[in-house]
Amino acid sequence: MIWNPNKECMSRDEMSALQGKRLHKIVEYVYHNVPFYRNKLQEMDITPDDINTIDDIVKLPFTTKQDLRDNYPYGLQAAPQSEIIRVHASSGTTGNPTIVGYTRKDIGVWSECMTRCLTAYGITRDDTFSVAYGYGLFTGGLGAHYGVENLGAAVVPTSTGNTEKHVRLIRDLGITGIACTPSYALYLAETMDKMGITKDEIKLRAGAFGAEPWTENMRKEIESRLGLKGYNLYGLSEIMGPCVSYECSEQHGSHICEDHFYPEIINPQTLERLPNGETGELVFTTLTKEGMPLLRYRTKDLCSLMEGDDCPCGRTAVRMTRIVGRSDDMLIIRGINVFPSQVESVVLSMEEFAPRYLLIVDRVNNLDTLQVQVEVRPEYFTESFDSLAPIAALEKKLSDKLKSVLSISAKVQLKAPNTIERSQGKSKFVIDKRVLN
Ligand code: DLL
Repeated sequence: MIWNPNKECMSRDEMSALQGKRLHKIVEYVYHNVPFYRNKLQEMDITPDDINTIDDIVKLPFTTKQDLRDNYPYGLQAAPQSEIIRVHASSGTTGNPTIVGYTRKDIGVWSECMTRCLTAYGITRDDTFSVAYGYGLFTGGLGAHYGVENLGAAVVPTSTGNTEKHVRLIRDLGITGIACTPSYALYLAETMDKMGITKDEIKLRAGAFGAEPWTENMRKEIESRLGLKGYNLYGLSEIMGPCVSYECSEQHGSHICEDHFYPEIINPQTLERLPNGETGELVFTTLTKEGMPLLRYRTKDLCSLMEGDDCPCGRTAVRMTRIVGRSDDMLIIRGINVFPSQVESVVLSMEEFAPRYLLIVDRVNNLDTLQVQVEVRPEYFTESFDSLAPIAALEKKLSDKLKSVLSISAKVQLKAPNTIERSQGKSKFVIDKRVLN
């Protein structure tokens, strides 16, 4: 089944014409409603009348996460606040999160695109579907939720946590579909094992997995342990949330909702546009968004694009490969985006610590763990560390601060001065022991 064949199966010429028309409109809209873009376009001597076809997009400036931070909180919002009906946020590199406001129309587009994804995964109105992404500022929970409702399946908003209860619900309600991070899917399988529940006792048949990188081997493991078919789901809050692209039954790349999100691949160093098939940084322009439209937003995700026309599923929309890496140092830990610079800013804000720290990321029983090692300054170390109590108090102070900035808990380990290894060349602040294979 295809949810919206009119849009998902357009000929290339029709799609390019629609994209060109929408691009002109969105450039006109931001020109008149977002001073940040008006100034940029004026500096480049471009007016909306210069943008008439989708190929004109190369004339437009890029937008970065830094631009969003510099204009925190609402500087890039185009719609008046009275039109905004939902606000989400995602982590910034330091300090300010990225705020995204959605109008009623945006929420409608989001739900429509999310429904396209679910339909491609084979979900129908007859399914009972558990949304186990976090509900809250993160876009995963509510984004998937609205898509399931729009489709007409029964949504069970399980969110994260309380995994044993979730397993019982999956069994007792005959839940057939699930959306969660791939690592949480493995954790669910592990919890089922511990509870003595086998995959024959549950009816799961399709999973919408995303929000973090995963591999074909993880797919095989999840599929065999939960007895379902696992599909990739990709998205990012700045552009919308989950729904930007989705796998079809062919599972050969993910079709992009390109009538709403126009993709490009660039060389992250030269910013030159790359042809299909070459790996580079993924860039999106929102073609219809009202709340916070973005021109050529640099996602920092690395992948390549391929045409969609030859996909046997019948969809023609362009496909993207899996994300193969990032062009910045962002980590995704338990589905939450974490920048090492956030940890650094917390460490530097406390006088007890030297600016020497190390993040150790690992995966234990399919759950990501984060340990932060940090060196105590000599004066604090000699004065107060003759008993264990001050150590514990200082550890707690740091871990509380980290939790409030990162939104995930980290295990803190205090180190004596000059004990964190110095590297000869570039300092290494992160050791990621998770092997994705
Ligand atoms: O993670 C939105 C989402 C929720 C997508 C649920 C899919 C499912 P952010 O928190 O803004 O939004 O993080 C976006 O997560 O730039 C990628 O680096 C990464 N990411 C998201 N989906 C995938 C995926 C949500 N399927 C950032 N594979 C993105 C690999 C992914 N990485």
